Amino acid sequence: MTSRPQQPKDKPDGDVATLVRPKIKPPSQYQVLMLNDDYTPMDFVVYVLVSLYHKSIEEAVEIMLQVHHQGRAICGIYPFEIAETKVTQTMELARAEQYPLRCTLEKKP
Ligand code: TYC
Repeated sequence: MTSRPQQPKDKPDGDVATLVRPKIKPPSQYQVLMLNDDYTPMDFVVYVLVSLYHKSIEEAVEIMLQVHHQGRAICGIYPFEIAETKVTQTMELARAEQYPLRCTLEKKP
């Protein structure tokens, strides 16, 4: 994407030497973290990681085991609104099966 150079207010239009390009920051990224619990079946967590986070079975098993052993793991990194949607969709799938699976999002450092 390109941005139109901004004219400084005190300079006349078309004074090419004094054009200022506004600094455009890339959007912040957010990590979706899955949290462990004692009740959600492992195969359901793998299913969620494959279907919502587009992981391969092998990656999904690895992430699920990381959560199981360490309490949490990153399942994906997205712009805020997508991360928020992933969290909601994960909770909805779990809730439909009455599993207590939880996930959360954190701004990527
Ligand atoms: N600890 C769960 C069990 O033993 C498995 C599990 C893994 C649950 C990852 C949640 O995010 C999770 N059935």
